Formats: sequence, C-alpha cells, structure tokens
Amino acid sequence: MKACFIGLGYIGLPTAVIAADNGIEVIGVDINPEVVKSVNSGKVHFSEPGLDKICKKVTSNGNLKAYTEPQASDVYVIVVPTPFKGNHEPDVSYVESAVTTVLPYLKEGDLCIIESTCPVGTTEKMAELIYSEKPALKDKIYLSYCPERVLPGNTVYELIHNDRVIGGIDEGSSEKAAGFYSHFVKGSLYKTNARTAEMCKLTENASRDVQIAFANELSIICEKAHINVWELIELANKHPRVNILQPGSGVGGHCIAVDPYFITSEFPIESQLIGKAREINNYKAFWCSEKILSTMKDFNLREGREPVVALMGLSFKPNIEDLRESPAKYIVSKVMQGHNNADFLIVEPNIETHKVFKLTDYAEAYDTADIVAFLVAHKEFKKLIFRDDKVILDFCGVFKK
Ligand code: SAJ
Repeated sequence: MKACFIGLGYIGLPTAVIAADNGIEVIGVDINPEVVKSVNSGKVHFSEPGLDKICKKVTSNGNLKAYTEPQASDVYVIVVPTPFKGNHEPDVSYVESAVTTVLPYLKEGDLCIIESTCPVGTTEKMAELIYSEKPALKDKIYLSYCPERVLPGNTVYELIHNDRVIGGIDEGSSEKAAGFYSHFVKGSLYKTNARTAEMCKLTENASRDVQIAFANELSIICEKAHINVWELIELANKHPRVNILQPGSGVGGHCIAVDPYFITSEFPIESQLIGKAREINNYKAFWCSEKILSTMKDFNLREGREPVVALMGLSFKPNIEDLRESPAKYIVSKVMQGHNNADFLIVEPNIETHKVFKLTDYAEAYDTADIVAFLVAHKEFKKLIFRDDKVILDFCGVFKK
C-alpha cells in the first residue's frame, strides 16, 4: 500500500513516520523545500520526543520519501493547517488547495483522508470539489474525515495508542479508512459520518477549554475572596463526581485556544457557553498582566524604587519549547509595554535564545527578583524553594500557596 501525506508538520510528519514504520510505503509532501530536505536526511524539524529515531529509520530503509509535489498513491492523507481569517473565521483554503493538488492523481478506488481540524461540512464540500472537477469519480472513491487527538510532547505514543474517530462520507469510506489506520493504530477505531467526526474534534477541545475557563474563573473569584484556589479545587475534587481542572495564566497552543472558534464562528447564537469560555480564558491572561503591573506599582509606593521583576515561563504549557498562542508570551509583552523603566528578567528554561526577549537563567532570576510571577509551571520552577522575602505571583500553581 502506498500513502501520500500532504503536510509534514507537527501531526503530518509523526503520522507519516509511524505509518512508514508499519510497512506502508509513504510519500511525504510539503510545500517547504527545507522541510523536505530535512525529512529526507532523517531529521525532524521540531522537537517531539522519540520521533527522530523512527524518522531516521524509515528514511534510511526507504519507507518514507519526501517531495514538494504529490505522487500517485492508493491513499492520500491531508494534514495541513487551518488558520483563521478575519474575525476568528476558519480558513480552509489550505485543505482546499491540498485536495486540488492530489486531484490529478486520484483514481477509482483511492482513499482520501482529511485529518486537519475543519469546520463542520468541510469533508462534504471537498467531495463536491472533487466530483465537480472529476465527475467520473463520483461514488468511485472513498473520502473520510479522521481527526488526530495526540498531545504534543507525547505524540509518538498517543498516535499509536489513542482511540480514533473515523467519519466517512458513506459507510464504505469509513470502512476503508478504518482499514488504513488499523495498520498502525492500536487504539479502537470508531466509525461515524464525516459531519459528526468533524464536530467531535471541535467538541473535544471546546470541552477542555470550557472546563479550564471554569477553573480560571474560580481563580479570579478566589483571589477576591482570599481563598487558596488550589486547595479549594483539591477539596472539591474529593467529591466522587467532580473533576475541576487547574487554573493557569490563560489557555494557549494551537488547538484548545483555536478550535472553539470553529464552532462559535459558525453557530454564534447557539454557542454561548463555548464563546464565553474563550473570553474568560483570554481575559485570564490580561488579568495576570494587570496583576503584575499593580503589584509593581504597590512595590514602588512601599519601597520607593522600581522592583526587579522575574517573569517565569514563555511557552504555552509546562515543559515544552512551543510558544504558539502562548498566554505567558502575551503577558510578558503586555507587562513590558506597560512599564518601560522596570528591570524584567525573562525566563524560559526550554529555549536557549529568543529573538525579542533576552533570557535569564531561572535560578538567577528567582534569586535576584523582588517580584516573581510564575506564568508556566515548568518542572525546574517546582524545584525552587518558596521564599517569603519576595512577592510571589503564582498564576499556575508552582507552590500552590
Ligand atoms: N491548561 C490549563 N489548565 C489545565 C490544563 C491545561 O490552564 O488544567 C492550559 C495549558 O497550560 C495550555 C492549554 O491549556 O495553555 C492547552 O494545553 P493542553 O495540554 O490541554 O492541550 P494541547 O493544546 O497541548 O493539546 C490539545 C489536546 N486536547 C485535549 O486534551 C482535549 C490534544 O489531545 C489534542 O490533540 C490537541 O489539543 C489538538 O491537536 O487538537
């Protein structure tokens, strides 16, 4: 079986690599020639534990070859980004152009899979696009929507072991796509229709966003009520049917902070709670930046000088180097804009350098600063000893005090 993966990013490349490692002849396609070059030399152009080794193996044994153009195959898997345009409206033009590039190669009996996060109805639209260009293929190809659900940082394990939802435009398509994934997925494969599978992906991330918003709202209430939110949540979670997530400095990353908009832009009247959760999680980052600025002002009034402020963490979640849609990065920029004179020590142990921010070692920053704001709960920070001679703003539960 020959499979052509369009898009060699955070999800496309790991999936292509795992498929190739399970005996599928894989063609990897990316419009970026640098990515193609790097993959062909067995390298992964982003950090994902364990992926490098398998990538090296499948490129050396010839099971994975990368190109800038598709090649005739039996299966086409589309794993390209779906960014926003305008006011948080999903832009499916990359998916559309990926479908267009495989069109010349599509023949009767082929399977086409979309993995990219998409608004409801996209797969049906892509079917129409294919049939309008190649009417002879109507009901002669298989088309399915099969979203990924891996956690960045644990991709290799989760790609193989997580259950998957397989949504065909008809039963034959679901069956065929399930057959394809069964070559490398050990989790269960649940078959449904394309619209449900599209909505399922959006629902999973919107559900997490709503739950985190609940925790973030609690943290703001508790601040005013002089209650330790960490203790509160731990106690509430002793109830057998309560499971509150953890508050933080906001919600970031490329998925949870993004996907709910795919629902709210299409169903603005109906998605009140989902929309409000997005607002709350965005507001939490703003609230943190305001809190840092007001703490600095108080310090100045009290001590008669500008404080040294340590801003701990830039990534969108703990223990990764990924800064995409990061609330911590937003807070750092916001605080610096709001206070030009102060001495800020910016810390991110997972990256060496940053083109905008000058980075300081975490222990040194903690030692030197008057005010320490924890924006990400990195494991290094958790090793620090709590010091009551400093003002500590623990937005993400490093000390939970
Ligand atoms: N966060 C909190 N409190 C929590 C948990 C997370 O504030 O209790 C924050 C994190 O700090 C981060 C954001 O939420 O800023 C998102 O982090 P995450 O670890 O929850 O998720 P992602 O974005 O790394 O990956 C998610 C996952 N989706 C779900 O857990 C429902 C993953 O399984 C998906 O594959 C991925 O989105 C995706 O690609 O859609």
